[in-house]
Amino acid sequence: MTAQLYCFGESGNAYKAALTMALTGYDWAPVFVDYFNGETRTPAFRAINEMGEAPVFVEDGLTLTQSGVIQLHVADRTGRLISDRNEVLRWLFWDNHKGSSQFGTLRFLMNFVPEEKRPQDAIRWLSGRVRTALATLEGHLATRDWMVGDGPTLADTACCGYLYYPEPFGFARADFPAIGRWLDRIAALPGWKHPYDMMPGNPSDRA
Ligand SMILES: N[C@@H](CCC(=O)N[C@@H](CS)C(=O)NCC(=O)O)C(=O)O
Repeated sequence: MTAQLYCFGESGNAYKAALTMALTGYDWAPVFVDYFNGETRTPAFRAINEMGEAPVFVEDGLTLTQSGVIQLHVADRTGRLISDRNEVLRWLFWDNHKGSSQFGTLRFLMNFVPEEKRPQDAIRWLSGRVRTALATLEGHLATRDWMVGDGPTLADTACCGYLYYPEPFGFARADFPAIGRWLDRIAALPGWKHPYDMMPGNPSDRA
């Protein structure tokens, strides 16, 4: 059965799962989550995921949430995008704590909160944390092509989750050249698509 991924284009967390499936040729289809109109807070959505978050993966009666769990399921089913499991997990945990969680929150505050309501103190504080995380990634990629080992793994499809989006949150390729080269490498893999081309939902829908 075709797996369903509850997702929306603006979600880098959903993109991590979608990109993992796209690169492995997994049989999947997106189900649009109307996050910006509050769908993740509805009882119907909470019945699918008590955490009230996208992505949600459904396949043959199996429901999985948390992008990292979905990524691991796809890797286990396909035997792809996994090499040194502990090293891959190390970067998945890092990304969920210091990478995507902070990149996504800062991008949300700087772009999707109405301008007059943007919390400038929080934005300043989080910007410093994001710079530190990007420097960690830049340092790691300065001497290697891929996050783990000699080829793409879930560590790559996790850590890049928010880095293709055009909305500003303190990441510019010119400032992080090793990250920029790595993003080009991932984008050259068969099956790659930009998040706005991979999943339904785009800021222009609300313009
Ligand atoms: N650690 C989770 C994060 C998921 C997450 O925060 N998803 C956001 C969309 S990018 C969400 O649905 N948030 C709903 C909310 O916080 O109300 C994962 O990797 O799946």
